Amino acid sequence: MRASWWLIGASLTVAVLISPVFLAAAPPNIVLIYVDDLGYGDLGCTGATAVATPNIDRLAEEGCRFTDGHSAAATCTPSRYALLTGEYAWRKKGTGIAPGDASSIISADRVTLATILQRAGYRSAVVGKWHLGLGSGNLNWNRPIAPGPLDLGFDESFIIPATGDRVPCVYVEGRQVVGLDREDPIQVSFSGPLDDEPTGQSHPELLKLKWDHGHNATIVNGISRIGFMAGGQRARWVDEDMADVLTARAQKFIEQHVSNHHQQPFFLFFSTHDVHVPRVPHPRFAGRSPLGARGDVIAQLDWCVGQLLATLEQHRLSRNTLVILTSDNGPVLNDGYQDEAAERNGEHRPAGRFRGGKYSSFEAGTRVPLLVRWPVRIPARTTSDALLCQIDFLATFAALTGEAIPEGCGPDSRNLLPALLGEDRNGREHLVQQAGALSIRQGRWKMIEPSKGPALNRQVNIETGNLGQVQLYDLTADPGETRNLAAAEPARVAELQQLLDQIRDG
Ligand code: NG6
Ligand code: CA
Repeated sequence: MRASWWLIGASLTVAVLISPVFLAAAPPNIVLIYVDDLGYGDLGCTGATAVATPNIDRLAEEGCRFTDGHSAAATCTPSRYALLTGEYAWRKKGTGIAPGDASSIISADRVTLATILQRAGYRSAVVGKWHLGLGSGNLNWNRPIAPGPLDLGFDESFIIPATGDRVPCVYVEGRQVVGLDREDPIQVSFSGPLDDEPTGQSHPELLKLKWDHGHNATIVNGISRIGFMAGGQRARWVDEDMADVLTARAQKFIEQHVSNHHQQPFFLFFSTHDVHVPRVPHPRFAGRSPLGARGDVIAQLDWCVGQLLATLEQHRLSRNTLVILTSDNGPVLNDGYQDEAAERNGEHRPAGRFRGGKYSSFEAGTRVPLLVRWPVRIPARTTSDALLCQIDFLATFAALTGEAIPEGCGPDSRNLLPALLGEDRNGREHLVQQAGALSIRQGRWKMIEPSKGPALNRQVNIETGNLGQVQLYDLTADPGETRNLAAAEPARVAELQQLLDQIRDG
């Protein structure tokens, strides 16, 4: 008798524990996979056939694929600034593509997306590309580095300070360069050569990957970079191993979390180097795709995602972990190295049906893949056309965790939880997109402000969207932005201009 009561009690407990209601009540872990320069059309689930991305496609199969998801800007630093602060980067000077020796662009007293999650009881980590500046000027890379991610809401950090193509080519863990050697201090300069370090300009015969434009300074691992670096030989990264190193570090964070902090939820900001230049896949991915190095590093990226998903699975964390995969800006083929990305692109459409790419005011500048998987709350195999932006993650995660947003924090961030969960099909009422010029999206309409810059960025062969006159596109009828309707619809243009001015002044 007693045994059967025990059995009933135990099965009731099990039923409660595995019921969706109970699971949904526990705050989810959050894994934000932030890919670099991945285009809307670069994935199997968005139409690519020249490169296979089965692990990433799985996120779409088991969750929701958004067709109108955006980074806040068409380049990295402003997108990341907006993502972490919830503020449009064009509101703040000095948020353009950060030089490798930039000081911290976000001041240490700012509450970021990561701070909000920390306050909500999460343990947080950033692994991968940072590119938001470090320190407070004249940084000495041989000494503890502050401020940095640890001062902006992250409990752990293992970062590429700027980009893979900028010096210093070292990882920074916490406040310290990994592999620092007192006998061989690191020097960095963006104004002129240091010592007798060979450069891409002076010693092209030493290069295993030739530069095309820019990228002709210090040679590290047979690849010349932007900027000059001397010393720190032991600390220098090996590009071919970067995806493995970052993935292993991200997995270690999850593993250690499970062992030591399992009572807390976690937030992992996994900010990949792929598919940015220099594209140097590990030998096991080299030649994987007919697209050359760019396709190979997409395959490599897919493997990294698969590894992370497997770690979640292994610890039975998949169901109540919100996994988001998106990109910091649109695609580019030739971004400064002769890696044959353009020559071998064939019929592949990195931007899908959208016009432009990285650096562009046209849609492909910011319209990027956005996949969201959270099995206990988001139905599998769904798509949504709701307008979403990464700038909204701050307010959305605050709503998700019940954490208040302090006064003045995240001024442009909106709570889009209902859209994320598929309950609201519209998302944002409007969105400002940033490239050379500003654009405004509202419903099916997009207006690009007049701009003086060149219409074509010749170095990268991307249409910038710059035009001396205003442009108006109906994205529902014309997603490729081929028919400028500004002259035919002056009232609509005036209305959108007024809305943009209002937001700008707001
Ligand atoms: C540009 C670099 C480009 C890339 C970009 C930043 C040159 C000529 N081009 O200045 O290669 O590094 O900056 O990319 O140097 S981002 O994705 O981090 O914004
Ligand atoms: Ca980028």
